Amino acid sequence: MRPSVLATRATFPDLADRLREHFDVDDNPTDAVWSPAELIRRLQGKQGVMSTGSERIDAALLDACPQLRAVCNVGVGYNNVDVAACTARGVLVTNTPDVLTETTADYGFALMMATARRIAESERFLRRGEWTKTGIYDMFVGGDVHGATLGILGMGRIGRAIARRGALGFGMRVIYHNRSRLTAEAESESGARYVDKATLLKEADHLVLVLPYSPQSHHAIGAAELAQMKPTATLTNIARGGIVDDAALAQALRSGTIAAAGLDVFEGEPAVHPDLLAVPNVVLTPHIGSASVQTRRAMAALTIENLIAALGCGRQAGRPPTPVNPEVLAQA
Ligand code: 8YV
Repeated sequence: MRPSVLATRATFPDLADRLREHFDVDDNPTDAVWSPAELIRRLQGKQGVMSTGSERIDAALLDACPQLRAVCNVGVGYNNVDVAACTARGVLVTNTPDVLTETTADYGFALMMATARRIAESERFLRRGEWTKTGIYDMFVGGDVHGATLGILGMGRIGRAIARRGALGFGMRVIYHNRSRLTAEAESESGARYVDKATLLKEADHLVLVLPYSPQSHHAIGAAELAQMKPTATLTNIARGGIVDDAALAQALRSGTIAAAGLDVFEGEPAVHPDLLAVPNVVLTPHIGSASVQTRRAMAALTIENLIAALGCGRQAGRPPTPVNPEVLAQA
């Protein structure tokens, strides 16, 4: 019997065909975000799920879907998945590292530049029809990116790719803080110098967040951290909502504690904190860091290869390319 898979988002037609070559597929043509109960209902009888960050895969769901064998997340981050609960039940979890690194780094850099140079704010001004005079010293005068100090919190693959852009492309001084320090070789390749978190906050002109979400990184940037930053500094978050305390950030933007912020991720997204919508000095985008055609295709294709290897029979079965909990494969 062919395995059944739930795809929680409709993917590119040719890739959906590849999925259908191997599985009976149920997908979500409307892209609606399902409630936990609806997700459990749709997962009944399915052996695999092609999930996104919007679906919470937890112990309660796994217990309600005991036939589930593989949770294949379209994304490098998998904080939406309770990996320990999956491992305990022999459910394989996979993600999509590497294929999105450069695209997400491009976006982090673009959002940081849009924030520093006040691009969104000035575009809103123009669209409102308010460009009736040209004050060259006070109209949307931002801060420079080239030659400034770039601070990076979280120095995984994407952090290192952003560091390279800053150091090599824009002549920036790059400092970073991370749970563990990079090797001397990786530091020199990224052009970045390790500092403690207090120094990072104090010295960064543009602080970019690229760390994974975990209970330890919850509100890693809150009122106390924002107060340590320069009043001219910008903050860019392309990592996960919840790493920044959004209410505290809105307050810091209102009161001039920092100059501006660029946010691609939010606590409780797709809902956005109303205070953030009300401040002008913030660029808000709907979690599109990896959203290039090439990269979203590569992410979907890698997820499908993970599913085929995890659930395929005979010659199709193999080692999934990017397992998060490979210990499950050893148990099988
Ligand atoms: C995805 C992401 O858009 O890879 C990640 O961790 O946040 C994004 O690339 C998201 O996971 C939706 O699947």
